[in-house]
Amino acid sequence: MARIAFCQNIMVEFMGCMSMSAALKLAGHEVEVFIDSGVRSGRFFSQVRDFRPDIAGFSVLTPSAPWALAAAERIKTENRCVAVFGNVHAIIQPEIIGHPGVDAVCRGEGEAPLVEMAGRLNRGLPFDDIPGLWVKTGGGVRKNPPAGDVLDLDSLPDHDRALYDKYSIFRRSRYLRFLLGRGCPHNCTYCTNAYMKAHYGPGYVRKRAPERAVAELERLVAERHPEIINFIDEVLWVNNEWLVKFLRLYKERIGLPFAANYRHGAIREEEVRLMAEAGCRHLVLAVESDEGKRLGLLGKRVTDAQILQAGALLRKYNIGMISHVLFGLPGDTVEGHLAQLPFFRKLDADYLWTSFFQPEDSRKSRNGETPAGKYRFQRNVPPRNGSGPSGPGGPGEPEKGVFPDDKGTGSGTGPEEADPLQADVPVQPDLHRPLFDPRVPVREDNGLAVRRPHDEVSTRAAGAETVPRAGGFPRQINS
Ligand code: B12
Ligand code: SF4
Repeated sequence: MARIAFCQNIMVEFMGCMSMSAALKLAGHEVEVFIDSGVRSGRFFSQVRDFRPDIAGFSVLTPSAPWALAAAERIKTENRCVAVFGNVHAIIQPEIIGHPGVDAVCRGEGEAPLVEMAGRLNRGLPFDDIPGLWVKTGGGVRKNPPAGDVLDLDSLPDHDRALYDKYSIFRRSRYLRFLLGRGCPHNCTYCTNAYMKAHYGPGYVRKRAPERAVAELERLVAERHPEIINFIDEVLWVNNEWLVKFLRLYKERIGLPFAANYRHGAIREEEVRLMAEAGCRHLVLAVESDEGKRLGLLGKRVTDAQILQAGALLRKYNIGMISHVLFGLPGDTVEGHLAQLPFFRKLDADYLWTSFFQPEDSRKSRNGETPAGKYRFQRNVPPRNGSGPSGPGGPGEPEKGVFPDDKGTGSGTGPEEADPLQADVPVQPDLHRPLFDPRVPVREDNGLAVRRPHDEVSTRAAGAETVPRAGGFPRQINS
């Protein structure tokens, strides 16, 4: 038996770690998670020491990379263990393997490589030839081929929820975060998704069988009594047949209020009605920027008219809308943002979630150059096998009304070509943090309503009155 310590610095359950933990435990290994909340870091390091890990696993998104690299270096000096990095940052910036805190990076789904590594360490065998891993060796970095096809999600054990139970914040949470699949069929330029589709190859965009997902949900509801389910998939929709089947089962056997990420272009009345009947309380639908930038620079093929139409449909069925806005895109001005206010008033979203565009600077190491002051947005990345387009949308033109058909689940990405390893993958605004707690009071600050615990600012005008809305949403009466 090997001991694996997952280490992280934010207080959120990582579904990836829960999935790997389930696979590791099934193979007989011992797994624990340790969270450095930044308040008592000494305690974090001493708890990891007490656990005496053989492997310290870091699941790293770009903002956490500096913490993870420093923590791994210290953990490696304090413990005789191997430090492995995985998740999006390790995939798009595998060069981090050059850092003294990193022994190996996982270039894809971690279940199989990590189980294999734990088994080898347990038996005292070398692990530098495991598919899916880049491994630091005495002679340099061994870059093994990918682990193989993407995983069939229904073949995996249920996520190991117990992993995070040692923290009461998760044990007692009234939210249940749940993942129905992996990947998204769209190709927005500012998101890592198109890159990942090319990186993983065909089949990357997947959903679990509705029956299997609902059976797991049923068990979790009975065990944990959540009040709301938060589907954290990038988009709930991948095809209508799947969605309708899932929603019908969910309505019949679960029926709890739920929230999900969606996309305006996919909104159709039939599905909205079904979602409302199944318990949908709010959907997150990104606006991001004005129509010109959205369709052009961001490659999000959704028009203003589609957004307003979706807003009206959600209101009709009493589903709340949380929308995203990006500040700080190239060419953005304060005047430009102010000119958008009438549009947002018309949209009347329950909540506007603002983020600042933060380009990821991997091009420095990947291309060996940093085009000062320029962002190179990722355009369509060719599918690894060179096959034709199958997902809806490359950048440039709006989708026509709703999605044309149900065949948008493949991994093709359209005609424009670029080398995936050369493409920049900027950080995207987040679609998926736990949704705000509708019971947290809204307070008026300097003409802007600010809701905690997050730092997002709504466009609500000073003095605007708020009234409760179905589902607990405070709702603005426009001044
Ligand atoms: C849920 C979610 C969150 C959650 C949980 C994040 C987490 N680490 O799990 C929260 C709310 C915390 C979050 C926050 C943010 N997120 Co987020 N999030 C997601 C989302 C929608 C799903 C993640 C998920 O559960 N996937 C399913 C699981 C099963 O897969 P996985 O996590 O990738 O794990 C697998 C492999 O990567 C690998 N693996 C992962 N970790 C490890 C570790 C080891 C040791 C090994 C061997 C393998 C391995 O094996 C796992 C199992 O197969 C993704 C979209 C996506 N495609 O991943 C965005 C995504 C990861 N987020 C993104 C962003 C931008 C953010 C934020 C920066 C947003 C913001 N502005 O604040 C913050 C960053 C917070 C931080 N400091 O890290 C980007 C990442 C960009 C980047 N360069 O890192 C993504 C990819 C969205 C996108 N399409 O661009 N996010
Ligand atoms: S921004 Fe959203 S819709 Fe666009 S590719 Fe990323 S996850 Fe999909």
